[in-house]
Amino acid sequence: MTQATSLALFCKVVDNYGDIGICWRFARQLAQEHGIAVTLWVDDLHTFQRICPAVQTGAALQQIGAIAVRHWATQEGAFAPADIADIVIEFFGCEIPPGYIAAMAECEPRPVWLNLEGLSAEEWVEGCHTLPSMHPRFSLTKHFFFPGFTEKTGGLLREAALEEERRQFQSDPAAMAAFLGQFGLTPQEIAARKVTLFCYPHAPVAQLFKAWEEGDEDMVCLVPQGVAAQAVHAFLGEAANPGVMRRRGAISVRVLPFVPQQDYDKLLWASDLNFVRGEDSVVRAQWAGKPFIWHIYPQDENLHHKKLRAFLQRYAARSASLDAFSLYWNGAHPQGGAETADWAALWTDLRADMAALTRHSLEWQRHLYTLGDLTTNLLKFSSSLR
Ligand code: TRH
Repeated sequence: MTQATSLALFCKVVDNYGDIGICWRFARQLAQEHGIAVTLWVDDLHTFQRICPAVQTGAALQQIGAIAVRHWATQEGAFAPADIADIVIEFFGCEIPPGYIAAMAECEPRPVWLNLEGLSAEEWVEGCHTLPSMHPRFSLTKHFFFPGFTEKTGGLLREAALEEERRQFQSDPAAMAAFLGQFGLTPQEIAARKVTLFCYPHAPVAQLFKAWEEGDEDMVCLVPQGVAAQAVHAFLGEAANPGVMRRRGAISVRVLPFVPQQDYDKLLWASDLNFVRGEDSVVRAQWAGKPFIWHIYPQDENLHHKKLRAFLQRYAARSASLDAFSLYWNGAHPQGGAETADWAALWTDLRADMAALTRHSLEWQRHLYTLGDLTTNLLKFSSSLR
């Protein structure tokens, strides 16, 4: 087995933060825990800067920690075999530059070429994980690598120190209070039930706010700037800038800045319930060991509803309230359920299950641990190909 030392990761930002969020997390882990020389090629440095403030948006090439970051748009052209990394990864099937592929075909030995795919709990993923695909012109083979929730997939991204960091943070109320205090939360807010809200604009946020407002429990909802902007603006009665807070009835809604990626974990760890979305935050919510509600990335023909149901089945919380809440939150409903959601009732039921759901989230974590982590699994698979 030859130990790979260099890796090129190609990331196209389709929309939102998930593409670069996942690639950046993955790149950091490859470099920090496996000593790999990573070059991250990314086409949108502005989006990258939102989750990593150190990014210089005008730089064609920059070093961030141990990682070389190349602005994809300005670096294309001809490549020589010497430019090619030992492992080449295209994220979500983004097409890497033709000149790069041509140079890959001239390398001896050929680099390992992987397509790192999107996350789904559906069964077909197991059948496609690690499948090869021959290049039509060059003698090159690309393999598909799927994250997932079973041992027949690549598992999920998880840093080696994550569990210990979370445990330390969650067992230190002063550290949690100091962390939340920097966003302006008062001691009363810190003591209340804390919910983070990260979702797409079409989530029924206004209806949920109303249910919380009319509820009998002191709650605080923490919303990163830019999330559910219309509903949050309407609730606040003013622009949703960081630091703005408004209390109505039993609920306080507080706008936070969009925090760097590592701080987002702390936010999830410090809260009692997390609303997450897309692909990366939903995984982080699973590592937080707290109940979560997933707003899944919408797809044509409601394909995402199928994906959500597959996840809920695998997650197997045996909680009708979690399933119903999650389905209605995503515009679907349980079999035989009413078309329209009763948010007050859904919330009451979910709240009653909260302790059991917290216990379940820890059991689920134990299952996920048995799968190893995606980065180590991917490197093992790469070694098997060399
Ligand atoms: O931003 P997203 O909706 O990204 C989506 C999904 O990945 C989707 O599957 C994909 O197809 C689409 O992009 C193109 O949600 P996601 O995946 O949770 O990514 C958000 C990232 O932003 C994640 O890495 C966490 C990070 N984040 C912060 O760093 N700070 C914050 O304050 C918040 C709210 C998020």
